[in-house]
Amino acid sequence: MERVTVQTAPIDGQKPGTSGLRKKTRVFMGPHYLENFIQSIWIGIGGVAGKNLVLGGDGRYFNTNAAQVILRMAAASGAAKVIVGQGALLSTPAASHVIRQRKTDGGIIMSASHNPGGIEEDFGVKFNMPNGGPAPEEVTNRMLEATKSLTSYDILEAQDVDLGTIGTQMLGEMEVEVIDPVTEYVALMETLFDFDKLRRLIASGFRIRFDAMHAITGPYATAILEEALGAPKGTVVNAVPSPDFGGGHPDPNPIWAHELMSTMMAADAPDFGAASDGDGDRNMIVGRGIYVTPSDSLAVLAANAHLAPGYAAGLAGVARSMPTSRALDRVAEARGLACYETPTGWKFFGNLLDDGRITLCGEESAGTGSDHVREKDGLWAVLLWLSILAETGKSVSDLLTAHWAEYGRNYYSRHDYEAVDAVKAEELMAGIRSRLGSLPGQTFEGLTVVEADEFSYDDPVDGSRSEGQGLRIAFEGGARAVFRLSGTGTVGATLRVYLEDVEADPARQHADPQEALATIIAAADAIADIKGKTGRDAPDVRT
Ligand code: G16
Repeated sequence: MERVTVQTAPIDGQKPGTSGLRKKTRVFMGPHYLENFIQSIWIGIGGVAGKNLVLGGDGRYFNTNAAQVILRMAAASGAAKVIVGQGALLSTPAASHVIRQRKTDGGIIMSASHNPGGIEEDFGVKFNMPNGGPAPEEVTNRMLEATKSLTSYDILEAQDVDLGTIGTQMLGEMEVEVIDPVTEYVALMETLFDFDKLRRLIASGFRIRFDAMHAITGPYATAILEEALGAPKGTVVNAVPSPDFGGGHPDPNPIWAHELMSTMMAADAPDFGAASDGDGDRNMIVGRGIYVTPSDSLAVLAANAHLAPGYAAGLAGVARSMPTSRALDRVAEARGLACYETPTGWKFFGNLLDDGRITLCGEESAGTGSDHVREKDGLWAVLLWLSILAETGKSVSDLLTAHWAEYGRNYYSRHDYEAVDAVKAEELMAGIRSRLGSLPGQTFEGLTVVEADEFSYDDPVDGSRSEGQGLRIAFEGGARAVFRLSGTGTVGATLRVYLEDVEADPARQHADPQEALATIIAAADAIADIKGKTGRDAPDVRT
């Protein structure tokens, strides 16, 4: 086995986004592309010599080839050991857990999350730190700088490692340990939830449908729901991960998980439905006849987490990303909990979790999690929901209705305009930004603006500052519109418009969110001139 140094040159556009570097698969497969970025990761983390890492991915196209390259590069740069999920598979939360559990120096996760997979679709790579969480901006900035001046990378010339067999082998002088990707994660869930109680719930006839969307949570959900908790075979559907996610879009929302939605809206629907995404960190919760928005799910979990053994002592505090609805804030206020507002991106929760300031956190983009790992966790959210339903004996619909009656309902929707011309999207944002000072006092569609600003975040733990994190427009009466450009898309720009209004009167808490928000939607459009600036009549996705 020979260690070779390959000459290369910087490649443009290797800037990690909201969650690592995501590009078209063919781009990643291009000459030196993956290698350049991996070498830049090594530089960004201060070298890999002598370190122990974790490696796994969501099984999308190029997953195993990329894993072999990463292993050879880790060996060439002197890594001591890499722990790999069998078949190069690990869900994002499971990877976060293994990184922490084995006290490693971090890990590489190969995923483009909810983005579609396949040779014509998306691939991604991100680095997680020894705490199990995504690398913070300071580290990803160092990686970016490295991509700009790279002249060579090191790689071992060697045969492929056998990633199909559990056990330890050597690659040059580096140890490679192949582990079962599911076992350690299931053991962690057993420490947080009362599996006996969940078994009794299911044995009583409570019916579940879990849609793994042909992605990584298939094996995890089957092991937990069907094998450990005794749900009938077939409870987990689309359970076998496929490189292109069955040609679908592994994004758990009512649009992409429409199969599950129609099952749950039918007369004979199961009691509880859920779906997860490509890499297993997102979740969608649906009751019989009722969809739970991610923001509501976060608020319900915060209000009831103490019903599960892992959270019986109560929560230290909670956090949400800025565009997430303020339903969580209402629970926090009623319970006297600290509530933090962070920029979009799970990495911003890491310091708050590490510092013990928060126990639970989440985002409007279908992510909820707790201090058990440093990523959002789809199956964890499902198990916490099931624990709450088992303990209260309520249906999803009754639980939600009671929650709104107690705390008020935050009607919420996100409108996405996808693959917009990047220059036009920037112009739209710049147009609003330039008017932030003059908007307060102006009225749009009968709604008066009371505040308008651009969100920036001062991390209370390490003092770092993150600017330019979204434009916020607050209206009289508590309504709000937020404008942001996505940091995870791979084509053009995705404009996200987040819309929210609060309804305290239980008699008016059961409207369709698009109707309840119609005036705010119109006001947001009037402020941003979305049609004029982008040429788009309507959003591509409404969540
Ligand atoms: C990632 C981040 C999330 C973020 C989401 C959407 O999720 O981890 O924190 O909310 O992207 O980001 P954006 O609005 O910039 O597209 P995932 O599941 O894609 O890793």
